[in-house]
Amino acid sequence: MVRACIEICPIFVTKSVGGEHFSKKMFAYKLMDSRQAREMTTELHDRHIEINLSDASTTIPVRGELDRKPSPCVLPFKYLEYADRIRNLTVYEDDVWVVTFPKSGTTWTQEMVWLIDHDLDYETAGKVDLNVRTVFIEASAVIGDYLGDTVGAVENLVRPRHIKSHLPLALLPEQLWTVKPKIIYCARNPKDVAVSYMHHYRHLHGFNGTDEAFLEGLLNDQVLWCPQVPHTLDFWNVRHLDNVLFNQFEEMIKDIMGVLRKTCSFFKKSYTDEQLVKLAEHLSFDMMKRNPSANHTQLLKTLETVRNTTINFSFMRKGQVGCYKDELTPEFTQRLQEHVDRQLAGSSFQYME
Ligand code: PPS
Repeated sequence: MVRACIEICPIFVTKSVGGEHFSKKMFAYKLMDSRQAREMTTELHDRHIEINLSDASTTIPVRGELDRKPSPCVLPFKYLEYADRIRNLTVYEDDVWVVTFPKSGTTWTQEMVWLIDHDLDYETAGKVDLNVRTVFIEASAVIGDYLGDTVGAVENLVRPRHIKSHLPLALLPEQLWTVKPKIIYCARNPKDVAVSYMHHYRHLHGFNGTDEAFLEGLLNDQVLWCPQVPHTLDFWNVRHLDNVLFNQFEEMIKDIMGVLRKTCSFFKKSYTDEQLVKLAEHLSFDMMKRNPSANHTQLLKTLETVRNTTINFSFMRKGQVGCYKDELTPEFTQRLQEHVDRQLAGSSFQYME
C-alpha cells in the first residue's frame, strides 16, 4: 500500500511542515503526499489526508470479531474544519443515519428509508429534493463552501433528521452509540463499486487521469473515503445492535420486497403488500432515474456551477450487479479480489455477487 511521506501527527502535538501547522486533539492525520495520492486529487479537493480517531478504545461500541482497529479514512484536507464538530455532534434518538462507502446504494437507501419513516409521503418526496430531505453531513468538506455548512444544516434539520454519510464508524458522532438513533448501512461488492466510482470521480469530481490510474489508486486506498473493506467490516461488527440495519446493494437488486419488509420492521412500520409493491415500483431503477427529486439533478447543477463546466452524466448509470465484467480487465479484477479477500480474512462477512 502506498503511504504518505509526512508523518502522523500525534495527539496534542503541533508540527510544522512547509510552514503549516498540523494539530488536532481528537484525530491523528497525515497529509497524503505520494505521487499516486496527488494523482487522485481533483479541482474540487486538491489535498488529501488520511485521518484516524486518535483513541478509539473507549468510544467505539463493540470491537467485534478479531478486535479490529477502526478504519481510517482518506478525506480532503478541508475535512479538518469539520472533523471535531461531526464527532461531537448532538445526536437525537429519532435521527436516521444512512451510512455507506460511496457508490454502494446510498441514494437508493436514502429514498427508501425517508419514505418508510415518513408514512410513504410521496407528495413531499416529489416536491423536496432528496439532498434537502437527507443532508450529506460531510459534503462541505468535499464540494466546498458553495453548499454552505452541511454540518450546520444537519444541526438545523427538522426532526426526525435524515442524514447521509460516507464516513467510517470511527469518525461519526460518538453519541451514535449512547443515544442509539437508527443507522442503516448498505454494502456493495467492491468490483462494481470500483467501476461506479471511476465514472463518478471522472464526471462529478473532475478527475482527469486515466482509468488505470484511478483503479490503481483505489486498489492502494488513495481515493476519497477509502478504504472500503474496513469501512464495511466496522459496520458488519455492529450489525447485531438494535439500532443498526445492515443491507446490501445486491440484496436490494435481487429481493427488494424482502429488503423493504426488513427495513419496515426495523422502523417498526407496518404497510400493506399493496403499499410495498407501490414503494418497490417507486424505488425501481427506471423510476428513480426519471425522478428529478431523487436523481441528483440539483446536485449535478451545483457541481456544474462550482466547477464551471457542463456535466454529461446520469447519476443513475446502470444500477446492476456484475457490471465490472464489462469494464475491468481480468488481471485487475483478480488483484482487487485478492486485496478484498486479504482484508476479509477471518471475518464472517462476504460481499454478495
Ligand atoms: S453516492 O454518490 O455514493 O451517493 O452513490 P450511491 O447512491 O451510493 O450509488 C450510486 C449507484 O447506485 C445505483 N442506483 C441504483 N441501482 C438500482 N436501482 C436504483 N433505484 C438505484 N439508484 C441508484 C446507481 O446507478 C449507481 O450505480 P452504477 O453501477 O454506477 O449504475
